[in-house]
Amino acid sequence: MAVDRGRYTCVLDESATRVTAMRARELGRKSVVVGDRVSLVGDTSGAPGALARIVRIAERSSVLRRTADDDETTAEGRLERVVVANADQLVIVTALADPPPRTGFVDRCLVAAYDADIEPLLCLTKADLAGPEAVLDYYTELDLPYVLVRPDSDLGGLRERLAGRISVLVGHSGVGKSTLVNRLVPDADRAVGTVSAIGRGRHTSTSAVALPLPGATDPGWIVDTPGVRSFGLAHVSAESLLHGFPDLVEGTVDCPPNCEHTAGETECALDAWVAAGNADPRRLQSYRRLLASRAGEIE
Ligand SMILES: Nc1nc2c(ncn2[C@@H]2O[C@H](COP(=O)(O)OP(=O)(O)OP(=O)(O)O)[C@@H](O)[C@H]2O)c(=O)[nH]1
Ligand SMILES: [Mg+2]
Repeated sequence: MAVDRGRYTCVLDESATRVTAMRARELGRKSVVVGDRVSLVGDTSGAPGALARIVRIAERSSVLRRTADDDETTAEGRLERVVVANADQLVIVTALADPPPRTGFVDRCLVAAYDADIEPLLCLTKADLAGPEAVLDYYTELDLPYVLVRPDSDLGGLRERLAGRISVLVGHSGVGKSTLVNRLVPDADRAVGTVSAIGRGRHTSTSAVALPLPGATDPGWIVDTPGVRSFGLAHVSAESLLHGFPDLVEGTVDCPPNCEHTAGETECALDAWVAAGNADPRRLQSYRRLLASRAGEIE
């Protein structure tokens, strides 16, 4: 469920008992992340002060990764981080205002989701402050499922989409991830902050936490994560980037072999495809911005 300074909060399958554990030496350098299914030995009573040991990590059904930073020229920039294991759904949380939506960020998350084989869900918060039209218009050709959230909105539709699955919330700091988790899980008690200027790096939540949703028959799990400034994709191949843009895929069938689809490719078929009205030119722009940022150019 959570990792804090080498202490892992685990929950037992059979009894839902919460157990604190540490890594056993035999795990070697393998890291344990939120969402991992693990085997425990030792004191699994969950009593105060009891400490179990994690001796095995089960094979992961999915791995959500991001590169720490897009700067490929530094070691830190190339560092790949596993965000969450075994997630089924990536809930991309974007505020409609304060902070304003950035489709470039959503596009990156979509690439990460398709690359990890995790289903995306667009969650548009602060719908009391601005309408969703501009964002939805940008994604019309994508059949991207979405939910709108206002402070007083009914969360029934969202709960239905979360049922029976492990869903991870990702988004910039201040978009309302923890606010949403507190509404979905009344005893979650996640700290909620004021919206700080984007890019200042002030995050209210500082580590990922998985929480069981309330309800009778497998209501699912929700994972709150700290706000991220960007979603680094240096670990995704140029080939896989296109998977985040399913509305453009068909436009590449007439490309010459080994076409890189960059703006510099004079024979790339995407320009004509978009000019003919088959896809939104902003989507092609976004795709090419991602290609360029992976090549080390400034976004
Ligand atoms: N108007 C309005 N404000 C909201 C809504 N949802 C959240 N907020 C406010 O937005 C601010 C930030 O919310 P948080 O839930 O802390 O945001 P977060 O995404 O968890 O931020 P980090 O933990 O830093 O990543 C708080 O002041 C919330 O009260 C909403 O639907 N409408
Ligand atoms: Mg938070």
